[in-house]
Amino acid sequence: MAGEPQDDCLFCKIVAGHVPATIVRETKTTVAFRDINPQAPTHILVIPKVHYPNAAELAAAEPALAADVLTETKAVAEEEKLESYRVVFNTGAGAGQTVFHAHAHVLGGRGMQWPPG
Ligand code: D5M
Repeated sequence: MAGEPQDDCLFCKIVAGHVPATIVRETKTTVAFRDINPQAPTHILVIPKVHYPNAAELAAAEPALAADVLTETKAVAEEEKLESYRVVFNTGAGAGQTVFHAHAHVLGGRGMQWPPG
């Protein structure tokens, strides 16, 4: 159920401390940690602590929490001293989502192309 921890969710396990992660920031409502398979010199994931399967469902159910995630992407970018960066919410398997716990990718430290692949 949305908002409830899911036993089979990798990112819920990271929030609970049951799976290790390199956590760079934590707030009352969010955690930010380094992506295990970085696609840029800086690649950090910002997640809500509670479980929603994707960013759309998070925004629909708890817009203030979605705003917390977005605010944290800015904080991460500032801490990492990124002058420009990309924030990505892959939403749905067809868009490349592989972990079904809402998360923002913060990517920076290299030039980027548009459109993305
Ligand atoms: O992004 C899911 C991302 O999650 C993907 O870039 C790899 C990352 N990932 C997977 N397992 C871990 C662990 N254990 N720590 C840190 N990062 C992880 P998506 O948008 O769903 O494709």
